[in-house]
Amino acid sequence: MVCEPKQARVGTYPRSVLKPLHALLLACAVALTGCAASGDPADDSPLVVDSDGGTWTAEVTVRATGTGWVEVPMTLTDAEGAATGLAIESDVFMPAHGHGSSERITTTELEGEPGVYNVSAFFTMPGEWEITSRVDPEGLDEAVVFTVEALSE
Ligand SMILES: [Cu+2]
Repeated sequence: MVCEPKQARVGTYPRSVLKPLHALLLACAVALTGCAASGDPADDSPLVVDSDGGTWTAEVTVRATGTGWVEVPMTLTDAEGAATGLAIESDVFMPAHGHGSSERITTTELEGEPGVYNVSAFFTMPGEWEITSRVDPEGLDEAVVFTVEALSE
């Protein structure tokens, strides 16, 4: 039951409960599997996004994270299954304020995990961040866009 608070509602809680709520969310992030089993499935389900050309489907399990450097693993599949060996260029943007990051964002395929690419992003402040990943930029060049929430510490 520790996972009951909904991330999407964090912004609507009064200031006084925000801190403990964030602590709970962090606890949830640490024990992801426990949350998936006991929480609301709609909240714990991964983000699933198709690339704009429809070739790839990306799955992201990180919906909320901290600020600073964060790791956001993204699983890419195509019609045949795990999509391996792709070049990916990612960047982050904060739509509410119209700015990006101060650091260069890198994306690397994880060794031993076919089709899993790690986006190393730097979030300069709390809030909603859009991650845009260009898959196969020298080839099909299709974009995958998803949003994660950076929580204040
Ligand atoms: Cu901002």
